[in-house]
Amino acid sequence: MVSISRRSFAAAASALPLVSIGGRFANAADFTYKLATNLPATHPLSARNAEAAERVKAASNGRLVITIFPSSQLGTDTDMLSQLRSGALEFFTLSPIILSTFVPVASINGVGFAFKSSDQALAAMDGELGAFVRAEIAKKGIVAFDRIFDSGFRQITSSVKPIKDPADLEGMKIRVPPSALWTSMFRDFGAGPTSINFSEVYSALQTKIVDGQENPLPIIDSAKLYEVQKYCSMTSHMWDGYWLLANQRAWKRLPNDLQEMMQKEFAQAATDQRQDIAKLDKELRESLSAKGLQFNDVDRLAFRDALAKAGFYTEWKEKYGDKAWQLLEASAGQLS
Ligand code: X2X
Repeated sequence: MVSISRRSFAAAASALPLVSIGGRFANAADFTYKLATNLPATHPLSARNAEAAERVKAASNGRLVITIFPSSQLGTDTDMLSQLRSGALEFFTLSPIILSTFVPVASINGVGFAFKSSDQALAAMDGELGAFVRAEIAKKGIVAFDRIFDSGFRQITSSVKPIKDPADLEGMKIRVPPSALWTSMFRDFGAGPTSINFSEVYSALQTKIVDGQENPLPIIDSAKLYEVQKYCSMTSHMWDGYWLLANQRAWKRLPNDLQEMMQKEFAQAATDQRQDIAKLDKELRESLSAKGLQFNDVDRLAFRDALAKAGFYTEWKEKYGDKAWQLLEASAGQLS
């Protein structure tokens, strides 16, 4: 066995350049930040964010290292939102509709049957409506990156029966994410909504705590919800996205050049991710059918009329206020 003295070991070590194993980076990271999400690593949101994190690491010569934590590894959405607020978590992608538990107006993109297409919804979020919401988020000490990610239109699945008409929702035990908009909308349909964080959804469906849930097809696919559901009804009742959010203090600690790098690379991630979702939207009905999910289409207007009769639009217009509602109607058309 070769013995080396402490001194000669230290001398040898100090002669080594400070490089990572790949030999690529000159320095240890100045900032090691976490980015968490509720979605599996295979969903385009996680995959594109992981690519952007790699690009930022390379462009910053390893000064900013962002580690992605998919699949609610750091806790439920409710937990992660409080970690983001305290600064324990630096970055978090969250549905605006869930963010409304902290920033009430944030859920406005989820008003039932408002948007007619993802393009229309994304244009609104890239335009004045999104700017209005981001300004409200900023008032609460959270930074929302400009370019929202696409989650898609939400569809209703069930283990019991297909939803063909609004009346089929009556009495349905359906899981909804934690947010007043979701509970209100499904109550107005006469359903029995239960708020459950996404990390618990698969098992809640498997153990029949609830009979159904609603999510966009790319999530039904990547989280394998088709394994525990039989029917998928194409209601497209809400358009949902993901804001990339930063804790404001953590964000301000980053020098300008690193902030700019992040803005650029994560805007690119959002652009790429939107294309992924558009492509999946076209393909998934077929591939999920092949996995055994039974699809049906619905008359969306019948569902919208049922909500209007229940007073849903009047109630939410009052909650959001005239300014926000006008911005929504300017993009989506008249609602109330
Ligand atoms: O919790 C859900 O259903 C999910 C994954 O779609 C959201 O984050 C709103």
